Amino acid sequence: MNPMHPLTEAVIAGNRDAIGDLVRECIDDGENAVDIVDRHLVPGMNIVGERFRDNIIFVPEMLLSARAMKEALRILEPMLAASNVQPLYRAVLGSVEGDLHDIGKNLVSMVWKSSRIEVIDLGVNVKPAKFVEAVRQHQPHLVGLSALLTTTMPAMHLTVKAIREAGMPVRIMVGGAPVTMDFAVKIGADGYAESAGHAVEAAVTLLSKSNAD
Ligand code: B1M
Repeated sequence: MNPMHPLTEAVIAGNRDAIGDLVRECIDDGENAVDIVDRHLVPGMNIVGERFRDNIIFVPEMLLSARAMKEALRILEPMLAASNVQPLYRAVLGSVEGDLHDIGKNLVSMVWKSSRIEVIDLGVNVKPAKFVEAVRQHQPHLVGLSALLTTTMPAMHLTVKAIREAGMPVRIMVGGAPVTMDFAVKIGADGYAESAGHAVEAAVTLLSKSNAD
């Protein structure tokens, strides 16, 4: 079995102090930001999730890991973000009502920004009415909804419904660990992406389709 990467170990241990040096070592070794996230950071969070599920760790440890992960993303963000290019599209993004998970949503925000999509990030625990208000105010081309809990998937459905009922001509993309393409179709979303990487391609496909409509 391969030994675990020190960055993965630091995420699991919630060792935020070690993160900066470890991320910079990866960068010095020539790894790009996306690889650092996919190969070292996300696997760490997955192990944290398994240990939480198995009652080996509890919410405080999960929070420490989340802080360590966020520190890594803070350092990587400039590498993921585009440099001074005019955005082509605008998106409103948020974690749906009841959901406090934001690491995956923040990753989606970073990769969208790097793909010339301006992002208005509404944060976490966003009520359907707040999404509707933000769509009215910012007139985005795209709304992105994130949910990490099976218990907040109904709020995702309610949000899509609220935006549709308000009659707004905007594309809606959904994602998050428990969300599937079938669910996306069932709740009337226009698109689904299983990861931040896929969220770029899915957004560009959706948005170019809406341009053609
Ligand atoms: Co929570 N948590 N958590 N948690 N947590 C999970 C999700 C869980 C699977 C852990 C487990 O039991 N194995 C479980 C959910 C079970 C379920 O519903 N099926 C769970 C639970 C139960 C809970 C609480 C209820 C625990 C409690 O209090 N008893 C509680 C709920 C709080 C709430 O939201 N109301 C809770 C709390 C927390 C913390 C606050 C401690 C912390 C979050 C901190 C934060 O985000 N600021 C936390 C964490 C860290 C996790 C795990 C360990 C990691 C989540 C994460 O950041 N992953 C998680 C277990 C796991 O995921 N393995 C777990 C890394 C991230 C990069 O991946 O978010 O999946 P992810 O995002 C991916 C894709 O999903 C996708 O792209 C991202 C990058 O590729 N994606 C999109 C996400 N959004 C997208 C949107 C898109 C497209 C793609 O388009 C718009």
